[in-house]
Amino acid sequence: MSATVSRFRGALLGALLGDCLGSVFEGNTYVTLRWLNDFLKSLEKGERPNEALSYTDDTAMARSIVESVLENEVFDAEDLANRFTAEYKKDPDRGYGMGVVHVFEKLDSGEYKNVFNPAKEQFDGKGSYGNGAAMRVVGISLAYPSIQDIIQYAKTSGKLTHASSLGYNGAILQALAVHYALQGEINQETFLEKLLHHMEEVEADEKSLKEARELELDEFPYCNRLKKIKMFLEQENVPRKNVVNELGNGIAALESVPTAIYSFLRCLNPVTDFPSEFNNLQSTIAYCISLGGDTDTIATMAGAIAGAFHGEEQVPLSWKLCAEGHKEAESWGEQLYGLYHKRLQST
Ligand code: F2R
Ligand code: MG
Ligand code: MG
Ligand code: MG
Repeated sequence: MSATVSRFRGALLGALLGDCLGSVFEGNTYVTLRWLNDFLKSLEKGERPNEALSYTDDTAMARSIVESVLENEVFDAEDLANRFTAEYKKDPDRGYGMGVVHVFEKLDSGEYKNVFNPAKEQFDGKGSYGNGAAMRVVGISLAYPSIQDIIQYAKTSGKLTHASSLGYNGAILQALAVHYALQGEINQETFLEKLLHHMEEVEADEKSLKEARELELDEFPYCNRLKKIKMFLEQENVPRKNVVNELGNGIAALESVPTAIYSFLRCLNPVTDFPSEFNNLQSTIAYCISLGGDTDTIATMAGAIAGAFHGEEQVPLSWKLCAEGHKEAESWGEQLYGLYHKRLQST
């Protein structure tokens, strides 16, 4: 089994569920297992009305990317910028980042001919290193089978709001993780090796090296976190507090994309804290939430990877029905499957 339609639908549903379930806990430093398990039990008992859990900015922006790549034959940055802005204006209360709303305001003002310029002005010209470019990127991995295209369009779509290399490199890493998950049949070690191989090149450019130094980070920050993930996976049992301390659970891309990747890989093995009937996708989303912090965003990124790997068979009906917009996720998954394979055949 490789890039099956189940995996495309699974990726979008996994991302949606991570956001909808995770947003209930977003911003809580500690999420107790009792609180989390009681909440998950309430979903399984069908105690919540259909679509009762709203999606947030993570999904709102992911939807704009999916719609843009489905409607445009070639990747169109202006179209995507317009969709982000229109979506924000239509529904500004989806919990957007504090900084990114200024990008939408500037794009909407009509004063910027170049759609990438508002993002360059963020944070005194340093650009945002938030996880917003990574949280929404799943549609790029589902629309483009080629690694080169994925890297290019994850970066370009990211730079519309996140001009810091820490922001858009996080989007590249997340997009590559979904890509390799979609191919299936890969073990933890090979998965990490492939990501590391690409990120060593991605992070070697002058801007990435310079910005890592300016933020007082070691050079190749994403590669360093991938190596840390490998070390964690070699250990029998890594306490959650070590995961949070060393990989992070914050709003910065560097503090959350590697955590999402670790969570996916960790949950290929059983997690004893959760009900024994939980499958890998359920455990992945629950595990991300149990880390606290930016729960919706870490869970949406890990949910996209896990959904791409395990397929929609692991999406529980009771969870899915609670999530706003699940029908579109299914339908777009199917359409992206068609687009991906059309591109694959024409290469
Ligand atoms: N905004 C939130 N959560 C907080 C409130 C949600 C609450 N439920 C509510 O509804 O009120 N979540 C969403 O934001 C994150 C994605 O953010 P994004 O798109 O990256 O935005 P932004 O503003 O560019 O960056 C986020 C923050 O990171 C810090 N930051 C970024 N770059 C910086 C820099 N160069 N220097 C200093 N700080 C920088 C700032 O604090 C930004 O505001 C997701 O969690 C999504 O769910
Ligand atoms: Mg959010
Ligand atoms: Mg167009
Ligand atoms: Mg968030």
